[in-house]
Amino acid sequence: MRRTYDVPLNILIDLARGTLEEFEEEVVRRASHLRGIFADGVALERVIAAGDPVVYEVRSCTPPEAAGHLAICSSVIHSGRVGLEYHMTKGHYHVNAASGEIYICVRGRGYVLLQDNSGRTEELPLSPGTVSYVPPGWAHRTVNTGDSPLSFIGVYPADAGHDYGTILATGMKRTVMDDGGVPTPVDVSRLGLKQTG
Ligand code: PAN
Ligand code: ZN
Repeated sequence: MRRTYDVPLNILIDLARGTLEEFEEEVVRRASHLRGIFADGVALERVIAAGDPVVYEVRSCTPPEAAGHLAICSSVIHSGRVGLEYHMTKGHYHVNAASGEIYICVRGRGYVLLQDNSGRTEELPLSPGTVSYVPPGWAHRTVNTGDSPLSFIGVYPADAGHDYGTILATGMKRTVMDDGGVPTPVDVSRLGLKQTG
C-alpha cells in the first residue's frame, strides 16, 4: 500500500546495511550514468567497458513535494575507483536554494564535498555516526574512499528539488584522489585530466 505521509509513521532502516527497508523509489546509478562526473574520462570508459558496475543506489521515501514535508533517502556507494578518483555521486544543488539537508553516516568511510555559488568549498569526513549538516545553498557530492560500501541516510525538505545541470556544466572544484594510497581532498585541476561526456 502506498503511504500518503499524512499520518505519523515509522520507517525502518537496516542498520547493518545502512539502507531503508521500506521505500517508494529506487535509483541505481552505473558507471555509464556518470559521464562528465569523473576527471579521467578515459579511465571511466575503461570501467564501463569492463562491465559497467553499479556505483551507487538510492532508496527514497516520497512524501508530497510540499512545504513542511521531509523526504528521507538512503544511499549506498559501492567501493571502487575511476582513475585516481573514488566512486562518488553525481552531486547537485537543491532547486529551492532555501533547502538544507542532513546526512547521517551509517557504514563505511568517505567524504561529502560541498561548495556554494560564491566559490567556497568544504570537505566533511564521513564515518559511522557522523551527522553532516548541509546548509541551504551548498552543492553536495559524496565519495566512498574505503574498501567497503559507504551508506548514509539523507533527510531534506520534500520540496527541495534536485539541480544536476549546474554541477554537470561547471564541475565541482574539489575531488578526492588517491595520493600514494591516502585518500586526499584536492583541487580537480591537480588531476590535470580532461572530462568526457
Ligand atoms: C541524496 C542524494 C544521493 C545521490 O539523497 O540524492 O546521495 O546523489 P545524487 O542525487 O547527487 O546522484 C541527496 O542529497 N538528496 O537531496
Ligand atoms: Zn541533496
